[in-house]
Amino acid sequence: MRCAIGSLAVILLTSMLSVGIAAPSFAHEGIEAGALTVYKDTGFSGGWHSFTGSDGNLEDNKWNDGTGSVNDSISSLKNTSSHTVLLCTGAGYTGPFITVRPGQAVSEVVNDALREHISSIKFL
Ligand SMILES: [Ca+2]
Repeated sequence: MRCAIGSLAVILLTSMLSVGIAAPSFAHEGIEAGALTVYKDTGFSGGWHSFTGSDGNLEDNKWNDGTGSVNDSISSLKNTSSHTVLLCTGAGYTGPFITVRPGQAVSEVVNDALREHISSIKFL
């Protein structure tokens, strides 16, 4: 049991470190493994940002190309994580939401009430 807990701690530490360093350039084409990657434009284009866990407020999350906040500007997304993810229109996981299964990609968030209105992301 002690070994299992130690391994989990290493995995968590690795995840935290990966958030702190700049994404390698190849991650723009390929998607960061084990993450929810969101895009500013449809068809997985424009600025992008990857999440590896829940985030209750996207105001402070910025697009990789310096075009501002991810909040209320997501148009497409890919889920390469092993988790089902909820993308909610309100901060704090509130309001109408989209459910994205593991491995699912959405090239265009077509619902006008949701497109460019996502404000929080919940990993289940
Ligand atoms: Ca945030």
